[in-house]
Amino acid sequence: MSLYNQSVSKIEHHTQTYLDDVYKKVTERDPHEEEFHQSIHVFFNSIKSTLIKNPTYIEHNILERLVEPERTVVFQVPWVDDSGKTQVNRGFRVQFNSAIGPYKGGLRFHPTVNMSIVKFLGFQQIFKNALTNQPIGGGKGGSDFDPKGKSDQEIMRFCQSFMTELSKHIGPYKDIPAGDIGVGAREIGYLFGQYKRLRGQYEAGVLTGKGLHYGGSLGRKEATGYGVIYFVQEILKSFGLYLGGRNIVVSGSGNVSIYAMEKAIELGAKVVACSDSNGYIYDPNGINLETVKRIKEVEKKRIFEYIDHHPSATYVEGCSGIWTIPCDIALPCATQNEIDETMAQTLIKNGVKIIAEGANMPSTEEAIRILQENDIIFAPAMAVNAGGVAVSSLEMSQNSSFSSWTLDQVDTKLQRIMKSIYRSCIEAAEEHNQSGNLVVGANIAGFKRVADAMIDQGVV
Ligand code: NDP
Ligand code: 2IT
Repeated sequence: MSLYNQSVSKIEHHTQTYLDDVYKKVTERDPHEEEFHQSIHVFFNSIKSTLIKNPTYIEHNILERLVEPERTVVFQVPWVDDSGKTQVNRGFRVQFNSAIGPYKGGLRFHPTVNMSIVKFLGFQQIFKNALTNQPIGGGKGGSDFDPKGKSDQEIMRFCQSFMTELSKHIGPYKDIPAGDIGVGAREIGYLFGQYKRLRGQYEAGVLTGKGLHYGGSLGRKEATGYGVIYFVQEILKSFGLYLGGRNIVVSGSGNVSIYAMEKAIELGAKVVACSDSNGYIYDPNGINLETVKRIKEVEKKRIFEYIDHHPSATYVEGCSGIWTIPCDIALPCATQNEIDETMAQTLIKNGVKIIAEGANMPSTEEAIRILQENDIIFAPAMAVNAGGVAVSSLEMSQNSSFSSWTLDQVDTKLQRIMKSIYRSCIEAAEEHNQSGNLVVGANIAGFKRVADAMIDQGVV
């Protein structure tokens, strides 16, 4: 072995020891936070080569500082249901990292929400937000409240109670929440109304995803889903290919799924299946999006109702079966860990070419490894679904300048941002000799922006 190789392997060894030590500390400190550990494991493996190249990140102990949130708030949310009974839920806000801007990230209302879920989402949000090149730090929050089956009045009372505590910790220059699973325009409206009442002044920029008549941005509702498709278009373009005629399977039928389907269909693709948490529908003629929107957005019913309107379609109970449907492009847009090793293998066997993550962490680490080993193009959430938070940042810009942009202006900016994210991922992967590895590219590009800002600002 040459002297050069010896010193390289020494640096590699030192880096791996550092990564292992930090990872061990995290798992020992919070042993039950499995989803958080998973997100850190994937992240650490992806950025190793940049730590080897830039030992200054280890000298500044950047990773240990990154994995510990700057602040976490856990609070009681008491509210009264329609029968007069007092209910109690748990609320969370994790303010993870503010190196490049105020904390920014959504709120999730779902019975599965706990500290592990909020921390994995908040951790990934740091690098996603950095990738957008907008001045926003990373945060996330939510509650184990289940909005399903609740009346509008119950949702309103819950949101008011949640905001009564949350308002002490947020602000337009401090922390700006938005939507996620179970939190859409209705919830943001109630949250904003209560914040305004508590503050006694109109601070439009404290929340994003607002209604259009009180400070919301055109295009925010569509942004995450459209952004997913703009990212997929960039991948296809790099091979001289287009979306037209491709078969797509999309999981979920919520905000991200619906607008990913809308843009894909507009660009000539055929979406053959989508789902909700009960099961999936398969329509070989192509999903009729108007029917899905009516069932899910307006009537807030279950996806199986679709087959009553379209005899060509079938409904299957249970959501994971959706990945047995052959497709060119799979877009998991529902929730974490939807695609495991077995489903990845089924997708590969059925000829999938691209998997792009609309949801946050929908693929397990093992699934990602299998897909990459089989040369399937795998595009990670951090890059693919960043269009939502990017347009949230555009909403903040409009709020702070008392202006509102046209849909065309917002959409043009969104397209530019998604192209630039794709370029950043490709370039970072190439620079680290892992051409085409979008997981490595996205993590390194996001990480470097945050780490460099942390070093510039000292130990704070
Ligand atoms: P919605 O609440 O609008 O929709 C969620 C969809 O996923 C619904 O169809 C829901 O089914 C389904 N779903 C939720 N939980 C589960 C589960 N445990 N198992 C199976 N299906 C489930 O949420 P969004 O569309 O906003 O969010 C979807 C994903 O995208 C999440 O991972 C979120 O973090 C991510 N994301 C969202 C962004 C946004 O701007 N909204 C931005 C970036 C990422 P059901 O109707 O039965 O509940
Ligand atoms: O995961 C996400 O990026 C979101 N839920 C959107 C966050 C935001 O602040 O718009």
